[in-house]
Amino acid sequence: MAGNRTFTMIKPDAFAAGNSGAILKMIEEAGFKIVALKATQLTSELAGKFYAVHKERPFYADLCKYMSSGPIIAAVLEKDNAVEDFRKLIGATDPSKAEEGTIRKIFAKSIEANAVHGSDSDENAEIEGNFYFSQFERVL
Ligand code: DGI
Repeated sequence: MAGNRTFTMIKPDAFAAGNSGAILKMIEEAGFKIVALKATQLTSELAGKFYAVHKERPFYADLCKYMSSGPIIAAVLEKDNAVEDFRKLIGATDPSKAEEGTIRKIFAKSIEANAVHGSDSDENAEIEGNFYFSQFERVL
């Protein structure tokens, strides 16, 4: 069903700090159901593919280096209005601008090491989920 799934990554800073469990707990407590989950690590090339939309931006090379610097957790989440509600839960890209109580406000270290990713549209949620998970690695 369109509109009820989103995709997230717990980024290298949050994974390395041991915050994955606390972040997943916040996600579940906010009403999201985990329908796919894995721990993995991107190569710089794969990070470049994932963030290809940003390839002309000045921070692209640093972003690819950072996103491949350590393990991450990738997950597909289910909830009504998933994309919008999840963006609210994670807060602004820059944690200094994120609202109190959001995941980035609590856990992010900087605009680059900002703890979590959340898809920005239903279409991207589907593309990003398919980037990481086959049909056999998710709840149907
Ligand atoms: O959807 P978001 O993750 O909130 O933000 P985005 O799609 O605009 O950017 C993707 C990631 O790129 C973001 O989570 C962190 C990084 N990024 C975005 N803007 C900047 C940035 N990194 C740096 N160093 N500087 C930026 O201005």
